[in-house]
Amino acid sequence: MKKAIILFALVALAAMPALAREMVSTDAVSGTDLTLGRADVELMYDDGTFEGYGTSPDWTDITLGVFEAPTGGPWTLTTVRFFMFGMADHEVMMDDTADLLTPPAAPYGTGIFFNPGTADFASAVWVDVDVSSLGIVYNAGDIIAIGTAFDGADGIGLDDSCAMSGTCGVYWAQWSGMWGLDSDYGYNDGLRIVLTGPTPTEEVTLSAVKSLY
Ligand SMILES: [Ca+2]
Repeated sequence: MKKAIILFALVALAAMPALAREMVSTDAVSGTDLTLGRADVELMYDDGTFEGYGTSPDWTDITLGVFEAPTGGPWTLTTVRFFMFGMADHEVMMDDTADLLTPPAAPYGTGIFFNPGTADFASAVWVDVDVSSLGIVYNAGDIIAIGTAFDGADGIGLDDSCAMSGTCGVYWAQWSGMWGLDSDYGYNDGLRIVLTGPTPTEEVTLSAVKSLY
């Protein structure tokens, strides 16, 4: 019975129309990095320059970056950064992914919206979305899957450092109803997160301040 199911699946696959997932090549566009406080850590896979971009439906309908909380913490998820263009509201989405390489199961909206506010890739910028109101705290090793859906009049920057240098991140993209890793196509997406760690203890009494000198 199992063989019959596999055979049917193969036939169904062969019968699918020839589709090609396509990104758009451009000259490199550089992003400006966030200036972080000492208690913040920015998790990123891209190298800050984007050699192309992906749109819906040719490249993605939903993209989620997946990150692992570093040692230390506990960490509060404070910001999601998208290198995007588009003029409509987009909702930050998350998924309860169990590990880095498990495809998203059921992405859900967080109720937090952002609007890139730029019409095309040439004017795309980093859009920093404050998600601290979610109040999500992670411990070292926890997995964070976060991203957004695309409407066809928008797009996300694609960095080719994965193909060029092998520095590949974990970005899942839903294309033609299926989940695939962008690293399989040689790209990292313009999607980062910022975690805020424990606030360093400040010495506030006079004697404690004096003892510092
Ligand atoms: Ca690059």
